[in-house]
Amino acid sequence: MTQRTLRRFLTETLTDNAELVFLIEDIAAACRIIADRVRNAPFDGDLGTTQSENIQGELQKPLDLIANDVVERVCANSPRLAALVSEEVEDVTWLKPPQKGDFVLYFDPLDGSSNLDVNLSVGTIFSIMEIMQDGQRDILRPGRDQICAGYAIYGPTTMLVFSLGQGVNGFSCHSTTGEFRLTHPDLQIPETTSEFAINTSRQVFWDGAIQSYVADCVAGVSGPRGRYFNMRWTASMVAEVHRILMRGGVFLYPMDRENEAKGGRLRLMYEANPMAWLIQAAGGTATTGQDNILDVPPTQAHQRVPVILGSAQEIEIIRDYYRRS
Ligand code: FBP
Repeated sequence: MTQRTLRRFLTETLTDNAELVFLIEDIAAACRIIADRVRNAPFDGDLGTTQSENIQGELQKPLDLIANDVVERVCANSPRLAALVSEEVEDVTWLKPPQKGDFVLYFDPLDGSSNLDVNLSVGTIFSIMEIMQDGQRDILRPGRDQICAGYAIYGPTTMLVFSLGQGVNGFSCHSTTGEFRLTHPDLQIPETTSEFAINTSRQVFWDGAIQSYVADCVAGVSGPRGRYFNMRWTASMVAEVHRILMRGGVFLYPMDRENEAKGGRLRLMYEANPMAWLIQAAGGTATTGQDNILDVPPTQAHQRVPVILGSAQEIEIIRDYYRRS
């Protein structure tokens, strides 16, 4: 059977929300352009680092800024898009006076950009919420209020993976025609796993719960888990979440002694919320260690949060380590 195009999927699924179809199509168009810029970066002189810092105090890569401009420029075309909240821009960008039913787009234009110079997978993460009342300029709403969230991954194949709340679907971009087609329908995360992803160079900062969890995993068959675990770390959340959606696993960027003062490492509105929403729609779980990420009340646009997500049973086991510690 022919794989459905993104447009056909969207028009058949969102029968009463043409404006959301337009916005998701614009996001897909932006991601196609970003994929091209990433692929051609060595020819265009777009690798390396700029001298400018973003609001997080991180040095920006040329492609961080290019990807941000592409999303802004392409999505500003969407008739109901009222505001943009980007990792790379300190203030909210208001495009129009907000009206009930307009959209706010939260995004990380190029996640995992430390991987660019080594030619590994990076991606764009996005989340969409609705304005609840005319004139309301409140962009700080919990992840449960998202109406669509997902990411594009720029790997060997460019893919767009998103959820409208129920189910997660993956669309691959054909490199010749540029068409996105539904190649990975209804992704489901296996409940159990023997694979975890954590930056172990931070072990010196970990709290007791994470120390014990990782020690028990690496103890193998003779340890309390009674089996061998595999470990992965790509320093690109998009790539980690994509792997988990494909074959299960857990990803941990927990609160630790070093990042505690900032509230964690990853950003709530455009990294943790969209990925938590996707993981849950595919049958997995996403927690801060204590609470469901989707219930975390945001207090600022660039807020950070601890993130632990993936296969449901394994996340429950990690939560037990926290309860016991
Ligand atoms: P950027 O959005 O600035 O690229 O940072 C996010 C991120 O790259 C995640 O994708 C990844 O999980 C994490 O930072 C990697 O952190 P570390 O540098 O500790 O490996």
